[in-house]
Amino acid sequence: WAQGSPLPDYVGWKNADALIVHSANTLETKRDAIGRGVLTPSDQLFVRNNLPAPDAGIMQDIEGWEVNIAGVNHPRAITLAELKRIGVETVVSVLQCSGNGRAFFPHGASGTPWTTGAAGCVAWTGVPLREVVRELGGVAEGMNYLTGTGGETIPAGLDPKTVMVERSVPLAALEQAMLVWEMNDEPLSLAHGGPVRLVIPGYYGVNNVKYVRQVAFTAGQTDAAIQATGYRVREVGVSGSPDQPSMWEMPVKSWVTSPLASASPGRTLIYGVAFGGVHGLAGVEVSVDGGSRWAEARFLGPDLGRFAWRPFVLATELAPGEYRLVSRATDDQGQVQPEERVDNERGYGHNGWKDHGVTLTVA
Ligand code: MSS
Repeated sequence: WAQGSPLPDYVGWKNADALIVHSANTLETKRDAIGRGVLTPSDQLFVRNNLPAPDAGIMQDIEGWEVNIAGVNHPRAITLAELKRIGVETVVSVLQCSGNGRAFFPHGASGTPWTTGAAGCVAWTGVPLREVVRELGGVAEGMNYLTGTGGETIPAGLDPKTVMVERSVPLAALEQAMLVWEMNDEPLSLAHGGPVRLVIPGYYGVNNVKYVRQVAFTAGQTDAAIQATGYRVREVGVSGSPDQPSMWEMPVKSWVTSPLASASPGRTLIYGVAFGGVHGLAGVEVSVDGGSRWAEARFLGPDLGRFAWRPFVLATELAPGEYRLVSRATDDQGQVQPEERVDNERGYGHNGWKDHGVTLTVA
């Protein structure tokens, strides 16, 4: 990237102070950069690319970008200009990498050592995929999955199946799937998947295919490695295979965002974020003693729907000393964020509240 710049070129417009640069393809939002608002500002949102981002040239004619729709009764390619005439909706959802929280796994799971910042909450504007499908005569018979293919050029000499970003999710996700062209009221940037991205609200980041080239309804899941063996939850030391759970629906999760290290004695406001994944939230509790005693926190700001996160706050009185701040959310199905992580080879899906705690010194 540009000499002296803290950020790679394709994300040069981002706020470097709010980000941890793990590599050119992996940028994490700092824990204390998540503010009190519901929406994560675009210039602070994390970035994760499995392959280098495509050339910026793909953003030159965004209206002409084509998405091939297959596995419907009248399959064909459809341009962004045409998608924009079919319908439009805005959905707010949490975008979270499958590996968010990986740094907390004691076995040193391989992959980017994200703590809390491979997640954000953004507004997506686009057309519900089901409306596009209706336009094309409905889903063809016998299809069980929705398979999205990314628009990256596969580096020469590599077997496409081993590197391509192609993900399948259960057909039921058609209920909320979207083809989006705006994020936070601005044209979708290349970094976040412009010209057009497949968004599956409530599902882990990897299923939200950027620069989407094809959306296919398929009988089985794709055999691309990212689906067949990647993003599979298995015990430590075991390799990935299609019979293991895939990183699809996200469960309930929360963490404290402030204060993170020190505070002065007296009245202290403890902030954080909580979300229910595919479900809405019922509530979130905070403990300042590592989980012995809990107090109900208050949600801050508007409820932007079941896929959005909710900032929360708890006002408390703290005398000088050491505290362990933890938070524990409950979704509207009554599922409570668990205390412990579930150890697994690649460090996926960590929503245990204990590891996400912070030690606070009040002096
Ligand atoms: N898409 C494409 N096309 N490519 C790539 O690489 N990645 C994934 C998603 N999508 C990719 C895609 C991931 S993995 C994630 S997280 C996400 O994306 C991120 O996003 P942003 O926007 O933030 O960057 Mo993990 O589960």
